[in-house]
Amino acid sequence: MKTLILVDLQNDFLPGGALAVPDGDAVIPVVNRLQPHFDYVVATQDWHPPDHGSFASSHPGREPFETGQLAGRPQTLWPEHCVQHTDGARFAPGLDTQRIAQVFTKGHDPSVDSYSGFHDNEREFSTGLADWLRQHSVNSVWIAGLATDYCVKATALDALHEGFQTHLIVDACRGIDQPPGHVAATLAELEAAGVKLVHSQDLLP
Ligand code: VGL
Ligand code: ZN
Repeated sequence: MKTLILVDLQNDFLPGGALAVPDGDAVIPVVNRLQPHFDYVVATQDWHPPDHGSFASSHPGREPFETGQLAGRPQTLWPEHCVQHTDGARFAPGLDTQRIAQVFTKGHDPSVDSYSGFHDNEREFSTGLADWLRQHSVNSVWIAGLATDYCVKATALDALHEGFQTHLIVDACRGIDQPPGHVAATLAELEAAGVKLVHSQDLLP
């Protein structure tokens, strides 16, 4: 069974949002066209409490995009984003959500960030995504969404480690790309790790 995993297609990651990914809205029509070609579609949502430790605002004197610390490790400090139940955390209005079989939220625990759709950055808490995929006899996953160099990357690497054949749909993803070249380096790293890089036209008839 083939599953499309939609990563963090939420308002705060779109142009105008709190942590806007450049051109992030361009992926919405692409993923809408792709959805009917999969057995299942699932989605992840970044879902933080208002005092999340990844927010620069939780670290007095620190600014967004500086490197700080969380759980004793270096952590990029982000603008406040995807706060639970706010407009910024909702799915992009243009996203077709009717086929989404299950949503997996992440980033609840204020003391650890959670880029991957599978588990937190400390690998302590699982979202249930791997179990869900196994229960539905899924052996291959295709990943699309935001942001290529953070949550898409972490989700793809975890999918590989969990034993799924893992594809990343390049034109259905966008990244933060700071510094410029970060997305290209991320794609090269993912390909070297075993993620298959594909384009939406390879999947559409
Ligand atoms: C993300 C930074 C912080 C992402 C989420 O969805 O890539 N990036 N939280
Ligand atoms: Zn986040």
